[in-house]
Amino acid sequence: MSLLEDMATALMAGKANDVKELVQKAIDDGLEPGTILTEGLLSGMNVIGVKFKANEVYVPEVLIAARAMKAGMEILQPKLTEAGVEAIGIAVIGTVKGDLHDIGKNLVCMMLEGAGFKIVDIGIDVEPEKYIEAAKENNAAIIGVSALLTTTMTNMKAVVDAVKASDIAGSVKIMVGGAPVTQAFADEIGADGYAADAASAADLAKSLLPA
Ligand code: B1M
Repeated sequence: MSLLEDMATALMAGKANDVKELVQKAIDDGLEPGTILTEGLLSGMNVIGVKFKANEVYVPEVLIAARAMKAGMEILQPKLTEAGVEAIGIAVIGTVKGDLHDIGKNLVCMMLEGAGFKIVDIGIDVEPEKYIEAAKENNAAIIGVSALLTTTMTNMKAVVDAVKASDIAGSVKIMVGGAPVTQAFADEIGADGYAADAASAADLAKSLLPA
């Protein structure tokens, strides 16, 4: 197996220390940072995403793989910055006002990061205005809103309405998700997209980027 294949395999197995060492070795061997990212780390994370969607791996495996991805990125990120490799897009993600659940939201952040996005995680219990401020500050292409309660999912509409009334309307897409949320609800409140799980969220976010 090649070094990059070994890296993808170690990432899928969640072996953070091995991933770190392999990333360092790839850098020392003179591989391009962008190649290390796409053919090593992202390639492993993509497989995890596909398996997660197919119920072949579950939340703990995804979290462990994402932690390994993060460990590799800590070493690779400075090289990517030096080489001018840019994220495919910036996504601001938070759990809606009144809602403190963040496990699913964190998983979505990790999968989007694994798909090549820069993530601005604005946390839990987020007011509509904070999504807009963060999107403006970071020039985000996507706002992601998570809700786990039937009592807080209704607050998602306030985020959609506030974005639509703001000066970033048209330049940012809004995606929603969380256990009680459905495609019908997303359509009803005027969101641009809905995803049922973290792997689908990464696919959706990519599809929402401007062509
Ligand atoms: Co809460 N809780 N909880 N809870 N909690 C639920 C959601 C509940 C279904 C439990 C139950 O009664 N059976 C219920 C909601 C009922 C309802 O509204 N219909 C509930 C309740 C009632 C409450 C409290 C009100 C309890 C109380 O205090 N009386 C309270 C509310 C607090 C608040 O938010 N204001 C509360 C509190 C908590 C804890 C703090 C104890 C804890 C949260 C810890 C944390 O998140 N840091 C907690 C937990 C852990 C749960 C359960 C057990 C697990 C949720 C979870 O993390 N799932 C949950 C019951 C259950 O689901 N079995 C429950 C795993 C996670 C990976 O899945 O979040 O669905 P999920 O995310 C998925 C997808 O939904 C999707 O991708 C993720 C990964 O595939 N997704 C997105 C999520 N966000 C997305 C965004 C996207 C796209 C996809 O785009 C932006």
